[in-house]
Amino acid sequence: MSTQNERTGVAGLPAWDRCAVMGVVNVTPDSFSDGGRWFDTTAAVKHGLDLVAEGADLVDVGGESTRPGASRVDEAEELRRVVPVVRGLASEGVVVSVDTMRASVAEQSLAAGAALVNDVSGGLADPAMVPVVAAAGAPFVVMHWRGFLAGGNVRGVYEDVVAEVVDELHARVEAVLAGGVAPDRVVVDPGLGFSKDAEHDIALLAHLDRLHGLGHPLLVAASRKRFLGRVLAGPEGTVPPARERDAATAAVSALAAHQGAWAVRVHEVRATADAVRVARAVEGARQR
Ligand code: PMM
Repeated sequence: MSTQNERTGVAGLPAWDRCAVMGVVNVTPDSFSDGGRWFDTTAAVKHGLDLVAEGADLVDVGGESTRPGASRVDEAEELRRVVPVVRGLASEGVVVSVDTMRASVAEQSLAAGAALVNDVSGGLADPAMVPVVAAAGAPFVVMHWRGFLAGGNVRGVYEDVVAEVVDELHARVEAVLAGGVAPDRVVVDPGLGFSKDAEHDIALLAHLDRLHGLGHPLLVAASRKRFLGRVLAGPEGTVPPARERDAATAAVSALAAHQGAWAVRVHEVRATADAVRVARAVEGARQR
């Protein structure tokens, strides 16, 4: 494996010897692929524990849907959804990541035991986010983001999607580091599906090496996304619904792990847990 995509760990988190599996718990009534199913604290905690039993290394808890056109939940409601689930899972020894664009939710989740902050806006949506993460010394996922998706894909215009995503992520990482987050705690994520069409997502997956060039561990979150529906449907076919994209998701997990991703974020854990273990075995044989 080239040094460029050598997998490095994230300070403050366990060191996994393979691509980590991040299981998703969306505590929302409206998320695009599993909205409504885990919309109460007990059910959400149980679902998170089930994901760990299926092989998740960490669990990402979110209370706000980022689906195109979704309206924002208010802060009090997001806190009410997320913090008890984070506390419940952390108290069971689960490594919890909190998926939020709000500094207050990040701060209270960290106090409740979260180990990682996953912000799809990379700190852009809330100016207080980076200071909160820096003060807590928490690891931080910086995703490529061009703003809220208010219907359509007006921001998803690229001449060279890979170069632009790399450049924009680089600028964002610089800002996050300038804000006091330690370099060994920054994770980058291409933001598949965020202001991106299917061909953009696929181009990014084809060039993960360029994202590795940013010098930070890489998170790939392809699970059940629209581009997989497009790939599975072919040019004329019917797009399968989100829940029928799990085998395709596991295929992406294998590809991402093989290319040195630090972690993959998925709704259905079992197949991806197998995929990353197979990738690890192949990687081990190559190193011998
Ligand atoms: N996508 C979603 C939510 N959170 N977090 C990161 N880091 N990267 C992503 O691509 C991402 C995310 C939207 O998907 P969901 O509704 O299935 O959770």
